[in-house]
Amino acid sequence: MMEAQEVEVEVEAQAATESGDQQIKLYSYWRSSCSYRVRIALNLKGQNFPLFSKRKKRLKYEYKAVNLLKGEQFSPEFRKLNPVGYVPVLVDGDTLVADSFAILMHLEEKYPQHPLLPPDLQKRAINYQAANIVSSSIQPLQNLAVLKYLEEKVSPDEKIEWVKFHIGKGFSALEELLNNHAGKYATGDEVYMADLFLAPQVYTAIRFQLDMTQFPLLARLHEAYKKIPAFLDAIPEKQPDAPSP
Ligand SMILES: N[C@@H](CCC(=O)N[C@@H](CS)C(=O)NCC(=O)O)C(=O)O
Repeated sequence: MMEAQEVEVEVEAQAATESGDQQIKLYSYWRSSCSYRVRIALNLKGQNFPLFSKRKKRLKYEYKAVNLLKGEQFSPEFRKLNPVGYVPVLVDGDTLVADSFAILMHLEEKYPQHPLLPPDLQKRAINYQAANIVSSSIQPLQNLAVLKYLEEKVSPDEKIEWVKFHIGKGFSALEELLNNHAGKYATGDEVYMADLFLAPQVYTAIRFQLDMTQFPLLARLHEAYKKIPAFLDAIPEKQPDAPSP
């Protein structure tokens, strides 16, 4: 299971070697929105690594594909990494951390370049709130395990309606919340944590054919993310375990 494939991310290799850092491993599934959040963070933090523009060297992180459709998340080997059996998991030297929010906080504390949280406390709180609307009130309701259960125990037809209802409810709240705070991005003119949760969630909503015209702010942000390389490189289709087109 979990074929290791090295992916070059925009993190500075030379700097990492000099500081004695060990290689980072990310256990991910191409279409997992939770893994997608972490991929964006790794890209952002890599791109601002101090020596990046001078030497153009890159830190490699090992992309460990976990095939959720084949149930690899339930294997004893994987559950040693994350007992709850979900991706993403990050191994960063001696540190093992699972859950995208915990991983982002670890990256934020260890790699302060390109901060994921704004200095202003009100904006910071809004970032936590928006991130948690996605990670507690939307994504768990449309997770693979939940959809499989619905399909088997209720009806396959219910699945899409269920997903649209719960994403829509969360998106309405996010529109209301962020209307007072958004600039070019969710909480101003810089990309912060809220954006890392929104981009993958909007991607998923579009996959389930949610009508995004109901959510003009989120639709606008989605267009803005398409112009940021760190976001573009993290999209599911560009991951090594994505099926070939
Ligand atoms: N709160 C966790 C949720 C993790 C999660 O739900 N991961 C999904 C993919 S996005 C998963 O591994 N699903 C496998 C399953 O449902 O069996 C996080 O943010 O990392």
